[in-house]
Amino acid sequence: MIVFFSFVERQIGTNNLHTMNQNLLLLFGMAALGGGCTSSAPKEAKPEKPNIIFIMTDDHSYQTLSAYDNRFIQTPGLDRLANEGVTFTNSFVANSICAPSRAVMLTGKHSHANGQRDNSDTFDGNQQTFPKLLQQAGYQTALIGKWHLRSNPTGFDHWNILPGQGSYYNPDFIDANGRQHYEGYVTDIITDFSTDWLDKRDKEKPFCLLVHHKAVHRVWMPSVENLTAFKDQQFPIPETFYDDYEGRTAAAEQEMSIIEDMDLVYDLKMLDKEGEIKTKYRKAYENGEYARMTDEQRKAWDAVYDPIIADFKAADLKGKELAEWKYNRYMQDYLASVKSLDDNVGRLLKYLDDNGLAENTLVVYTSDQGFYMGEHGWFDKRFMYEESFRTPLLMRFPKGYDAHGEIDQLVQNIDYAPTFLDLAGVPVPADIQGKSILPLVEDGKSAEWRDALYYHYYEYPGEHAVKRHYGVRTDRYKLIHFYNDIDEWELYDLKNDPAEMNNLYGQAEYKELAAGLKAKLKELQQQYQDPILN
Ligand code: SGN
Ligand code: CA
Repeated sequence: MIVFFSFVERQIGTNNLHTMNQNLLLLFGMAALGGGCTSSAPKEAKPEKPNIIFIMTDDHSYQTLSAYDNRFIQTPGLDRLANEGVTFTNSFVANSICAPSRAVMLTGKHSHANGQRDNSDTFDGNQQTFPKLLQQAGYQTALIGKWHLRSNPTGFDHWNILPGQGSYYNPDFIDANGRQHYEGYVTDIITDFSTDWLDKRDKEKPFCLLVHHKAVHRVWMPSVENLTAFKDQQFPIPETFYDDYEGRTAAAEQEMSIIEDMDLVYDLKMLDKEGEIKTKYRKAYENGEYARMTDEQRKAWDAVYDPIIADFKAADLKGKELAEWKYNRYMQDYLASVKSLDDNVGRLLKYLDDNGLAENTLVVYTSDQGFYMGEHGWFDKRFMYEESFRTPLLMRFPKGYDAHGEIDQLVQNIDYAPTFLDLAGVPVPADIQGKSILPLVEDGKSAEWRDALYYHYYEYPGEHAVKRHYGVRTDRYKLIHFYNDIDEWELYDLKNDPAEMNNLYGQAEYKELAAGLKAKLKELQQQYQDPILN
């Protein structure tokens, strides 16, 4: 059965997760009643070897992508992908941190199976990856932008990557010939390099292009054009901003608090010329990103930030006022950096239109993980809590697929590699742990699918001090075990407590539920062969 999703009218500008859930209920309610959901229109043939463009950003929260949530920013470039394709409303990562996420996507395997457990590991580039398998099947493969896996990329005909985290202004790139410096803003440059490669590619062959952005990673530096995009905006303080972490030891012990850990100069750009704002990371900003700018860029930058700095100093904020000022300042820079991403996704989609590539190309948009926009008082990611466990996922399919609207099954970034292979007609190797999502697109609700996700985070001790943990999530519940120098369990009912403030673990009436979830967790650890068991 082909489920035809396109009748779900998307109200861009009024959509949010809540209304999306209502849409889903409506959609699947109608599907259950047989309410005209099967496409009768004759379908165009699917391209045999469609092209693939896999756009990934860094730290882009679903809260700041208007196809998911329109409270903070409108993202018309990305929303175009959502309107013309599929929005995955329950999309998650396997390990919420950069290099591990990238390794998961390349291999279709959880971190313990691909060997990249944290950012300090070096990716074993000799192992099987989807770019290698596509290359063997006749695809041209290219990777442009952030890589962060320490070893040089393998499986790509062309690669041009940022060293480590890369820089926002005038970044260096490394390709097979060495390191070069480029003038400009990183998000624009990555898009330029991508369209240049598309121009020059062998047009007889299908291609797979990975466009992997640096933005919107810390320290959230907007382009010169977008410096004032959100300058004076104030945002509602998240309900959980002043969380006291009661009943959640690991949450209490992290170091990613906007109030405690966000640096006034390094993160929030309060580099006063008088040198009176003395912070731990002042020099890192002054000699780092700020020093990279050209005189002209710095002049434009100072013209915007100097008055903000002067006002900030004059106000001499304390306590709650200071905390909320920091939150707004953070949001202003983060959102202005998202705007460049969105503009550039729009630009890339236009390139596909102008070059006759829109119809035979799968375009995927995701982030290496989600991010906290002040929920629980935080920035950063790492935890298995919703804001960082979830990640945006949009896919616009080639012609021949009736793939529109929303898919709500539990998908995870282990599923991307098998999906790309499946779409390209390449057999999916048995050792890949993820599943192709094509059946969800083709068969909708009737597709056989998983009922729980596995998660495992390892980077501790480490920056932001998030304890090691693993866990299981079903559509309604989540069980997490924090381990290593701690032994604490957390249980959440996501229906009654979506903000995960109330740890139910240990309460008598939830004993049975916890036992069932523990059994499921063990089953997943066995299925994925996570050696944590041994
Ligand atoms: C850097 C950041 C951290 C961030 C890690 C991992 N510090 O170390 O805030 O958590 O990257 O991010 S910074 O001072 O260098 O900005 S990841 O997305 O690469 O995993
Ligand atoms: Ca990241």
